[in-house]
Amino acid sequence: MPSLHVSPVAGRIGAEVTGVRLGGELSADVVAEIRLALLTHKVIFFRGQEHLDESGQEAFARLLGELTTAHPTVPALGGNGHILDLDYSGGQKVDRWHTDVTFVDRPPAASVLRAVTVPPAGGDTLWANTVTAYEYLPADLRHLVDRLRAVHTNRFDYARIATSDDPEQERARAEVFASTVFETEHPVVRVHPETGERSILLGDFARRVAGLSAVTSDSIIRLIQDQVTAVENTVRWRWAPGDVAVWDNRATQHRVVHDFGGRPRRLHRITIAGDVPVGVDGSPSTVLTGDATAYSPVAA
Ligand SMILES: O=C(O)CCC(=O)C(=O)O
Ligand SMILES: [Fe+2]
Repeated sequence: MPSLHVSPVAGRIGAEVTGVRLGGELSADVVAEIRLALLTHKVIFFRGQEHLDESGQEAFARLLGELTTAHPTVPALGGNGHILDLDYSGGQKVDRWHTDVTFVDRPPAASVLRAVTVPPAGGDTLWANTVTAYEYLPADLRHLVDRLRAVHTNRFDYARIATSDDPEQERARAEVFASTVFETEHPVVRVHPETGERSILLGDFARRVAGLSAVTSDSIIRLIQDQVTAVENTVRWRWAPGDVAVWDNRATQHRVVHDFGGRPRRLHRITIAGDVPVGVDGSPSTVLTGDATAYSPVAA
């Protein structure tokens, strides 16, 4: 008998889950219901979880799978451990559509994001459903993208530094972010290991489609990304302190809406280890540069 209530937030992605107080002590039945809601709706939201601190968030995240370290290159909150501190108070901008950490061969399966401080207005987060994005492509385009592979990297994006509000700060941040360079070739369409659904795997770390000229590659990436980020394919969440969002990182992209100026905004993220993606033809992603074994185990 279901104890949780799951209500969709938008037509193609996102649901709010009520009737649960998150933490490390949930029953196996409740965890199974949360997993099912996550696989079905791709991102799920829990309001009113103010009782959670860092360790409570971590205990809950462990119920969903093995954890990664905070990030392959960015130090964890407190120097070690599992929490990535997303603090935008310094004007930092991470405002492009992405799937988390796709520059490694084992991107997280899921991310658990908890709102600590939110601005009085603005700073919402958007998620897009990469499964429906694939399903809504015309059949001929699906056949094309099924066969493509793309190179993802955390290497410096100089164009981005140049267009930042604060290029010096952006450069310093990018230096940490790319202090170890990772480069991985992923299928553009991956087969989801739990649902079997086909899902677009692109986003901000995808720099080029393998085997195509830069111009053709840019056009194809834009064409597909336009489908992913079409407003009908997204959900938008207005944060309150104590909110928790959990997304399936194998079936979504996301981005912050950076409309809150320099006002404080802080969230803490923990990621669950993922598998190595596999394409429609069965070929797995391949590492070009970097060794991610210290960042994350490969999920079974
Ligand atoms: O700050 C946000 O809303 C999203 C940040 C982000 O990309 C993440 O938590 O992975
Ligand atoms: Fe992210």
